[in-house]
Amino acid sequence: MTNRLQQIHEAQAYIEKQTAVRPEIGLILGSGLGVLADEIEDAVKIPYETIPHFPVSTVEGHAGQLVIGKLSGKNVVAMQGRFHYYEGYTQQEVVFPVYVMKFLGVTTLIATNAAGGMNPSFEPGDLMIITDHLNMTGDNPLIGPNIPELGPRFPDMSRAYDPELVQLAEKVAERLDVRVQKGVYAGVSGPTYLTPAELIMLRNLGGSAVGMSTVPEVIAANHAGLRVLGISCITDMAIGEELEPLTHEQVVEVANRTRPRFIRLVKGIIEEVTV
Ligand code: R1P
Repeated sequence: MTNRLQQIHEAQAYIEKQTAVRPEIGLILGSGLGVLADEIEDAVKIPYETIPHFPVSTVEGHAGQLVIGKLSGKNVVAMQGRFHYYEGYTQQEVVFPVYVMKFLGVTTLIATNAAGGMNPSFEPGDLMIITDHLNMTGDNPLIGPNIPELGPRFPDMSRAYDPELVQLAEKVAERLDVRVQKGVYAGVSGPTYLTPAELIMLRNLGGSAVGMSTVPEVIAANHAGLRVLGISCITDMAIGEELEPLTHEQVVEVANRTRPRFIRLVKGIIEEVTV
């Protein structure tokens, strides 16, 4: 067994010792969106620093623990806090938990994030169902020797964001009367926010929202054969021609404000999704 595969299995074994719950749905909670994990019933909380080979969260608004339990009647594992490339982790390290989730039994991943809205019809506080992404990070978590037990050498990305899950999310949003947008997530490395020229470029390339996460995780999830749903919380407008200065505090504050709608939508989706 390769060292990396062994590490993934060691993390899996440690987590399985902490709880009898075998999760089918994985959640990655973005900046300011970690509160969703507080809704998990009979929750077992496992700090990242106790899990063998797990990275640790260094960004404000990312608590740094796995929360395992029941949400809307389904077994879930939530990452309350994620890892970002700009924290200094390699993309391979960033996606380590995705593979651990796969071996825990997860078949569906819901990746969430805070993102800047590049589509002028968006508003801060909007929720966007991700239909596709642009990998603008200049890297890829799958570079290096492929481990066949994790997935194929050349993973297909034609349905990186499962079209059925997109449809389901839209249907649930309509039923719950939660306004949602749809669009393409442009993933950059960060940690700088973008310049006006960069934002104009990304919009011209087809991006609807921009952020510094999600893309590596979604690549790994597709590699691992998981179905993916992505949801962005639009925390600010990232329109090159009329860009205002931005701080991470603002991002987290707006994400916090969307809390009730975000929680309702995700819980509604989990209730209806077939695993
Ligand atoms: C910037 O404010 C941070 O918020 C977003 C960006 O990617 C960046 O990390 O965080 P998440 O993508 O983790 O939600």
